[in-house]
Amino acid sequence: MDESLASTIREQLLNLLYEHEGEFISGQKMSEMLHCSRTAIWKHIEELRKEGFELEAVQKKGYRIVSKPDQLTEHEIKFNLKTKRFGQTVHSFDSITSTQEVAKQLAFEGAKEGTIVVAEEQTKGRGRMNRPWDSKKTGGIYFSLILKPKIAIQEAPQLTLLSAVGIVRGIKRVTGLNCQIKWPNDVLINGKKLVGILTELQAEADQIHSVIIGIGINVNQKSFPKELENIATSLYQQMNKKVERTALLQAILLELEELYEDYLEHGFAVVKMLWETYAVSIGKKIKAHTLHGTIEGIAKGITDAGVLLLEDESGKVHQIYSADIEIASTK
Ligand code: BTX
Repeated sequence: MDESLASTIREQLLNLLYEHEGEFISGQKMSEMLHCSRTAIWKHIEELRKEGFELEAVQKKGYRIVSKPDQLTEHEIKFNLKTKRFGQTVHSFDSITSTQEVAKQLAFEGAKEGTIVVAEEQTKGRGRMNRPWDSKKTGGIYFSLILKPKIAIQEAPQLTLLSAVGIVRGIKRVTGLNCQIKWPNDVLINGKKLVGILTELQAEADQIHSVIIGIGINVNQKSFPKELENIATSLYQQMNKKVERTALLQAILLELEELYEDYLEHGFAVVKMLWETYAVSIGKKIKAHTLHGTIEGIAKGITDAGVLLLEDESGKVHQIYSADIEIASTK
């Protein structure tokens, strides 16, 4: 059977099982409603079991959903997803080198805007400047979102800031936790890194072909490798309880989509204002470690292009396009 048709039937089957959560639904009824044979239904049930769904079967009664996996599969992500486009096409993997690589390839091949690539584990997850991103199968969310905005290349960094805002709002919605943003791409909680964002561009001449937003979120990790212990944290570590990753991913996709639509229609103003309310570094003494050296001063804010303004001791204001920020003091 055509894989996309099979996948649609599995999705409908899952919807049916969820609609009847707690009750049994007979194989006969399912086959009638989905217009396929009972053998086909049985095969789809087996496929869902492989994905980690616990489905109880009782003779003469039928099937009933007992539990769903905390796996970021296509069905789980798309079930009850409230977005119009973001996450409505999902490529999910158990293990992959980097979701960025697959997303880039898909974008190149014409993937729709809003397509996501998600993995349980990345063997070569990376951050900026090819730094490694710890992406083991320990309960994180690793995904890449394909965007195709009609904006100027120099405006693309705004999308990193937009993403950070969407993530902070999604986390707040699901967990109630308040995160902070450290320019440009860190989402922190209690001073430790909870999320990393990597924005990569594919452009021809001066036109953007696609923007791939790579997002790594520490969700249910109970611990981190030694070298990250002091700088990384997870939602589990903050709350002492597990967070349902699907619900979190869905909330973040919805926030991102709403912000993105507003951004395309009305520009950067709303994102900028929201970003400033979550930003931890503005008004503080910081050190910006750039490729050309370190500049120290007070972070004054961001420009309309998303560039950081840093005033040094002599009063000169530097425009920082890319750097690692160290917050030097709390004042
Ligand atoms: P970054 O360059 O700002 O941060 C990378 C630095 O963060 C590393 O050098 C390390 O010190 C620290 N780090 C590594 N892993 C973790 C972690 N799990 N939690 C907290 N700190 C960590 C940040 O880059 C951008 C990361 C994007 C990751 C996503 S995952 C999906 C997509 N695929 C992919 O390969 N990258 C993106």
